[in-house]
Amino acid sequence: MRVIDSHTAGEPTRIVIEGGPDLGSGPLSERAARLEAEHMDFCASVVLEPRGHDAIIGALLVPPTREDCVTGVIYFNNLQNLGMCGHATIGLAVTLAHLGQIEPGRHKFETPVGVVEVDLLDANTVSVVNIESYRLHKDVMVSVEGHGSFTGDVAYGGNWFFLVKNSPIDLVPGNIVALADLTQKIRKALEDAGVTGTDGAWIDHIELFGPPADPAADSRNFVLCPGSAYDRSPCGTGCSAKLACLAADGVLEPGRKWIQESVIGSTYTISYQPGETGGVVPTITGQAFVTSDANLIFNPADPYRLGIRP
Ligand code: PYC
Repeated sequence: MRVIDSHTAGEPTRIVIEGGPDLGSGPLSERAARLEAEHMDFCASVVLEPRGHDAIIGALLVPPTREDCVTGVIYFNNLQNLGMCGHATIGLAVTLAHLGQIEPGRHKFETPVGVVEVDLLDANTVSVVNIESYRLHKDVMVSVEGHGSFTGDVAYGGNWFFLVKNSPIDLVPGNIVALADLTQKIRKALEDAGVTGTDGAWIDHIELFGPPADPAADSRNFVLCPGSAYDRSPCGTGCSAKLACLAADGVLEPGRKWIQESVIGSTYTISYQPGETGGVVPTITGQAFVTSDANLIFNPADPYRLGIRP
């Protein structure tokens, strides 16, 4: 199986170029559901140890249903598929450019939650125009045993997020273990309290905000992804959810740039335009770099060929 690895603002993506499962035809949302229901062994074996680790987001390229899209793509981690993934979309554009399959300029990719547009600005820099994002609930309070109560917004940016404005723990790399522990507890508290996204969707990403380290930036975040890994980048779909909240609060005007720092200090420049259904259409600009072009080997005699599961 041929894969190309990249990182976007520090967050890894592994794109399956050849050798992935055939998901048939039909809407990408149905093909993504099929990937999750029938091929999680494949997903885990591609991203987990001993070939990878749980922070890697995988991307399976599939034929698009729309002729104006360069490719269809289904993002996944070791546990599930993701509706959209901002950092991996930047990684995908840079990878397709590395393969000589796209030139600088505008291109469309089809994802399970809709079509996103990318602008390849140079070999490594990409702007992604995400699907319309929105805030569902403002100021939801949950209690976390041993940590007190947390108030946050529930918002959608291609995935579901709970966004807490003032992290009680400093957002620095030395605190990553404590931040991952706290955000997993907040996610569990939301589940226990029955707080969900639209149609009962699980809120699988938790985002804490605090002041940036660089005075040129506007904010810093820590993002817990589905499972227990954290996002090394500022999280494209998390930034989209953040923009929806900033717009709903009247804090950021359309077109105004916001610099979002991640917990490791990498940045995205983000902005939005008003959406057609009351939300925002986010633009996320960041940089990705290809790190390897490899063949994964699945030896039937290897007891860990399907990955080391948590
Ligand atoms: O960039 O949207 C994102 C993302 C989601 C999970 C990891 N990265």
